[in-house]
Amino acid sequence: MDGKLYIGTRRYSSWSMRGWLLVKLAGLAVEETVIPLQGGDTPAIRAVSPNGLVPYLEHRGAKIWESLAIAEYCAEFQPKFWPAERVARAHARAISAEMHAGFRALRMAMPMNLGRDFAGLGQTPESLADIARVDRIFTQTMKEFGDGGPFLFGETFNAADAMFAPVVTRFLTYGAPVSEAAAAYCAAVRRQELVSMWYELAAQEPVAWRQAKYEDLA
Ligand SMILES: N[C@@H](CCC(=O)N[C@@H](CS)C(=O)NCC(=O)O)C(=O)O
Repeated sequence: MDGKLYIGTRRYSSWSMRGWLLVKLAGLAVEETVIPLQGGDTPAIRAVSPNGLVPYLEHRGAKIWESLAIAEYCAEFQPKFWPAERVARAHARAISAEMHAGFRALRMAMPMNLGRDFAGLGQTPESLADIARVDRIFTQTMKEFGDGGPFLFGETFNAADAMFAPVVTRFLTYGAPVSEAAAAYCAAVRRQELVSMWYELAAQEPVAWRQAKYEDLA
């Protein structure tokens, strides 16, 4: 093993899902440590991670926190991480940065929960505006760069898809109102091998790790 990846409860930790997908796509051989989230400010996370958050990656002497920084680090190992063509690559980085910096209303109103059906919950004017913007990102990116799909930039599930995968899970859990093209993209992401594996591992987590904060939304 070349290092360690610290992640939080798979059922809830959207940022961990990004970090894990990115590390897997890059093929880094790291030991995975899952730290059960305590609903914020988890002491065991603070004890290992410089910013007190997961995902946190240590790899061959490099220490990397923040999922977008992890994406750029992983890109050094995997040529297909970002699109090969300059304009497409710039777009992939722009939408990934927008994801990393934004959509707070959506994240607050619809916390990730991979084990529940919260259809119809969490729809506020602000979260619906975020959903509409993400829908436009999906449809416009696929139209301009998708080359027939099924992913944002065509056949390969890349770093931008990984950055948006947890949003896709929210759209599925909460039955978010999205366009037909966005719904088809969400279905393709859900079927993707690594995404499916993450769901399966989340389903195996101990029930004792569940947090009322993320379960009692109804
Ligand atoms: N901007 C950070 C966000 C990371 C983040 O907020 N992670 C959450 C879990 S999804 C966390 O570690 N929370 C601390 C806790 O719950 O104790 C990133 O991109 O990695």
